[in-house]
Amino acid sequence: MIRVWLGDITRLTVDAIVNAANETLLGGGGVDGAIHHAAGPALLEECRRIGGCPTGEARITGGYGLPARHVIHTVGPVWRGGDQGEDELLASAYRNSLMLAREHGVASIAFPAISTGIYGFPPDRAARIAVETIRVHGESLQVTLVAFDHAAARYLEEALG
Ligand code: AR6
Repeated sequence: MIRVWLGDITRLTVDAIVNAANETLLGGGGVDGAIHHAAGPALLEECRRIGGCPTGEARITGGYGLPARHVIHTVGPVWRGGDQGEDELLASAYRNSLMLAREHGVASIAFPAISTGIYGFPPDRAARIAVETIRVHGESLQVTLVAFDHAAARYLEEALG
């Protein structure tokens, strides 16, 4: 089950929200900054103990001050023109997040549009990869795709068909 929701992911009451992090897991701008701001400093402390995450992989922490019980931190690829394995790395970020969710008994999960902000991935192409990967690897999970603006929502709706 996949739905599109327009708004701030930090406000969602789901079992897990996904963070579009960087390899250090030490915070940043965009959705990463918003999640750390809403969760509070204990989240950064737990992230520091993890010691980073390679692109395409995922790590799980508590949600602290967030309504969500968990944060799944994943690192999407930086867009470098599309011939540097970006599609597969983005699919991998979604797939590994879904696998981790299932391992931790997560029933409902919300994703931001990973890589489509600071990392520059074309949002229409990213939306298609997100939907395809969730359709294959997200069975039995309730998935919310979070759009932060109307254009992002439209790409996601189009990808859902
Ligand atoms: N809720 C939902 N979506 C959001 C929110 C929010 N509060 N804030 C931004 N977005 P980005 P990336 C959307 O740049 O491209 C960080 O510095 C945003 O509009 O957050 O994967 C990390 O530390 C866009 O559609 O992530 C990394 O260094 C989407 O979230 C780097 O940015 C992703 O944009 C990761 O870049």
